[in-house]
Amino acid sequence: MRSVPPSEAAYDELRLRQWSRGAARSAGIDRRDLLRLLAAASAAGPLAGLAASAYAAPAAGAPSAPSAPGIVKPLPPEVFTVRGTNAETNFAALRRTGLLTPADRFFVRNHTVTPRIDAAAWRLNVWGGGLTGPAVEFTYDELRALPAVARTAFVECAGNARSFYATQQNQQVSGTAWTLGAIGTARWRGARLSDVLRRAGIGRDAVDVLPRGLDDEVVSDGIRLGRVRRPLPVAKALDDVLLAYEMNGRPLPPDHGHPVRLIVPSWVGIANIKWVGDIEVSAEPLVSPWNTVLYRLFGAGYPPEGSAPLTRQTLKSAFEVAPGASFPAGRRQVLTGRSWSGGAPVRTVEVSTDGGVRWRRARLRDRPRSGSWVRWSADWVPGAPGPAVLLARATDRTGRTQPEAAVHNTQGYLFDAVVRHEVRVV
Ligand SMILES: Nc1nc2c(c(=O)[nH]1)N[C@H]1C(S)=C(S)[C@@H](COP(=O)(O)O)O[C@H]1N2
Ligand SMILES: [Mo]
Repeated sequence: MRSVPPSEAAYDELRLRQWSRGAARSAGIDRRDLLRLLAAASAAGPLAGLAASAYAAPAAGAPSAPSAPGIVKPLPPEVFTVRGTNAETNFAALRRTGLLTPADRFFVRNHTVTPRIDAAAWRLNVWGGGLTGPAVEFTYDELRALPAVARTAFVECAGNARSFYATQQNQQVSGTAWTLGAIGTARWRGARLSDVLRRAGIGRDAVDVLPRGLDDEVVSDGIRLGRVRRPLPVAKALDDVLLAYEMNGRPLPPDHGHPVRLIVPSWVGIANIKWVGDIEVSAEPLVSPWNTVLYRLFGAGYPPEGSAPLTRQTLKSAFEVAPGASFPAGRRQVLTGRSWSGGAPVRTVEVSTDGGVRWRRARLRDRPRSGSWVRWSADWVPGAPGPAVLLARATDRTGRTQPEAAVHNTQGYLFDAVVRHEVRVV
């Protein structure tokens, strides 16, 4: 038996303590720079792009599709809301899609720009002191020749729904002002990361693996963070992580990591490194900006040095209805939506159409599974004309229910509260 940490939470607490003592190695960034960023992370900054309203609908007759610098695929405004270098999926655009999100509707989160990588020239270099021998390289064909596994999994940004800290709770947070559409679910196919690590000769003393993207280096507040990378504990890396080369039965599109990305089921989006080029296997604990100053919780409810690094996503629900949509009074509607959880699978979903006074069960359209979402529907006969508020609230198999308010953190991660969806009866 290899000695792996007993649980994800225990692992993260240990790693965090090691880092604050200076016992974890800072991979590719100066330790003082990280400490400077840490000071900034514990204060809330401005919410990017929350100009007038998180609900700003595209103007009627908008002249041309907005574009995000560096995203390759088209971003029709009825499908996407562009936010800086990112594109959020409008939830209403999922109404007629199935369980799987088509690649042309899947949100994009890019720290910089989508690189164009030729699969034939691509190599995956696995290296580091946690291997029993020298570095090992895999070509695209070699990766495809390994046993293939397929898995349905969502990828969701840890900051999904962040804007509701501001609009619903009147709290300041920093980062991209996502509403609920920084999530998509796809069928991913690829090699097991564990097969690749074993073939590369992972040793018994390996503790962390650090996959790194081939996209440009990230610069934040004048500090070079280096290329996108986040340490993954060996226990998770050897569990259910994929090196995916297919999304919904086709080769990965450029924006989603072509030719190969990580899929880390149920974990924060940042763990799912796109355009992976190398993986360090380390016998010492590793840190990078993405598990120290970023993707941890800072704020009044957390210790001064922040929470443990984030692992699993939280519980959320969304209507497949445009914000501010109108419904004719007295005519029966079928409201549809989706709920998901990074923890235990969803057990029930309740819907309210009167702002939370009365609740009723929604009909689940899929068998709830961990790491995926479940579609649901509920009938509604809108009453008198005027504003109305739709609410959806999920409960998971452990009995955990979405709360009325989310606990604030400065970077607005893991919003889990029930979202007030304003519509109009006409
Ligand atoms: N190399 C690399 N991997 C990355 C990112 C990135 O900018 N570069 N963004 C991460 C973040 S924050 C998220 S939420 C997901 C988004 O995946 P998607 O763009 O395929 O939806 O990719 C992750 N992997
Ligand atoms: Mo993300």
